[in-house]
Amino acid sequence: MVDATTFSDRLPPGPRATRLEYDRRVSDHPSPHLDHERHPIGDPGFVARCRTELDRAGSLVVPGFFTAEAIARVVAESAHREADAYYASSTHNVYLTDPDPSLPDDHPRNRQVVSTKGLIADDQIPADSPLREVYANPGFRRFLCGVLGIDEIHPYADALSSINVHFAGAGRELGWHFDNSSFAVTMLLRAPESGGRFDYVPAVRADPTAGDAETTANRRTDERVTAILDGAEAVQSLHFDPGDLVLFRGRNALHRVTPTGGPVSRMLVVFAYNDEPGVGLSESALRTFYGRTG
Ligand SMILES: O=C(O)CCC(=O)C(=O)O
Repeated sequence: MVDATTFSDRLPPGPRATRLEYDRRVSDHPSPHLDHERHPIGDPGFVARCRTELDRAGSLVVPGFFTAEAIARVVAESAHREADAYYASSTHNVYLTDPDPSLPDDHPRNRQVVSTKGLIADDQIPADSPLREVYANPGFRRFLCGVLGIDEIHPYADALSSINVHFAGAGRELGWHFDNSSFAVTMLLRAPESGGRFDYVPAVRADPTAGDAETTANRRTDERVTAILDGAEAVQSLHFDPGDLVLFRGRNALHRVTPTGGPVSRMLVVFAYNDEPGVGLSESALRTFYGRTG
């Protein structure tokens, strides 16, 4: 976890850090929904500490990043939408790809895991939601660029993917998988009474661009996936509370959310971005994840 007081006060060396020019201009347009006193997102030292932690651990939790008022508003505006949530087909492999009939059933590209959580898509988020203000806020985006070590950050070009709210009622879960996007930005809105634990193993997939090719890197990834699915490799769990900002490298880290217990559904928002403009999900991916294309 990162707090304003815990790490050294310097940006990591390198041309990117210099180019991004983190300065106090960010605070000219502060989001009213973020706790700027606790987390000075325009302060180069704070950005550097967050980046160091993400690079070290493969994940970052910034506690109490969003104000309690913002969380309460978003829960109030979203909770009653659970009945409108879309529940995608419930089994998939960890790569979120089609099965490969040329490989045995127990190959990691064919082993199926279960995902039963539901979601509402970007076009179901109210226009005046705090989630929209935070998602678009330039200071927040600049902060994310600095922490992730990227120069640009852009919304998805399709109408559904940018802001999603996930729901997991009793017994619902999200099975082990790698994300298609390189990084994930999430915030828990409401914790369940039990379960709903985020487990992950950082840096399992060394070369996500290699596709399905039979490379040494892919074979090594398949071996580790098998070990994790069999419970033979240790996994880490990340604890976070409502309002904490969570970042992880979802394309490289294998991750899951365990089944929720009790009458209170787990609610979480995913802020999805790209590091280049104009990128949207394909029609077939939209159908898979949302059951519709717009
Ligand atoms: O629910 C969470 O904590 C993580 C969500 C996630 O892993 C995903 O959307 O890929």
